[in-house]
Amino acid sequence: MYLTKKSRLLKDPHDIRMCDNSASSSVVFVGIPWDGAVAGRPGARLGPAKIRTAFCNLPKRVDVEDLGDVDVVIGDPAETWQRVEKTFRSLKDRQQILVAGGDHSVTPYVYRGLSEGRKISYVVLDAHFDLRTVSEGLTSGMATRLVKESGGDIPITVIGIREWSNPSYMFSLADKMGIEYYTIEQVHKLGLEEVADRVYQQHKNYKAYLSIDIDVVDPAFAPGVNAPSPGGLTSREVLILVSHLSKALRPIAVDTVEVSPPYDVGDITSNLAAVLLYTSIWSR
Ligand SMILES: [Mn+2]
Repeated sequence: MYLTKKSRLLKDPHDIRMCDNSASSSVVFVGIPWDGAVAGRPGARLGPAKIRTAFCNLPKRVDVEDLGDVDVVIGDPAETWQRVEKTFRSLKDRQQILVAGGDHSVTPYVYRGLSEGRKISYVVLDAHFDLRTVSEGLTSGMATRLVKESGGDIPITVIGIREWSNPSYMFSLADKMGIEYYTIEQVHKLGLEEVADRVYQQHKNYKAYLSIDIDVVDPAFAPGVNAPSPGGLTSREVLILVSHLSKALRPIAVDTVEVSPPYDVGDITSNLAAVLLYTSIWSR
């Protein structure tokens, strides 16, 4: 008799949350529980469940349709990435797509699915360039390179680069590849609004994809990540930056990747990822 599948302890009928009364919507939420490309600290496969739980608990501002998770295949990256690409190709008509990763290797395949037949620019918040080519095995540190290879002549901007977390050859490689970047020092000097405005000027003629590698945030605020890098944004700063970028760019898709719940403390990293996705909904 006193059994419930929605075990919310707070009994306030006027407090409607994101996943209450879920309806079909042009804004959708998709999880990708995959960390098969991580060379460092695994666990991002558990990210979508945690991020979804936190997201669903936020106050309702707009209807978001939860489409569930991409059906990944453990141990088979090629099949998984193909499924990711096909899934997002079928979602091209949605107004805004919110993606909860997963390691960063899924982003290029989300991007490929969505950019079929059209040019989409790419903005990424990340401590790392992600321009690697490895001689053996896999890495989630190749996302920006793969987006560049499939996107062609599109603006690409990386925000939050740490000098101490990237091999020195990558700075010149980024220049050679025509990839614009802001180091964390430049972000600090210019200010968040100025950076967002400059990025807007670069991308304003395109539909944009916004990827948020949660390691752009300082490990003090986001410890649950694959590759933590000291000296990052505070949680407040990243929220301000994502708010500015989303309002200006109106991105067709936003992902939060690299959240690794086993390394998290009190779910603060997955909570931050959920609030970042929520903040990015420009139609709300
Ligand atoms: Mn990173």
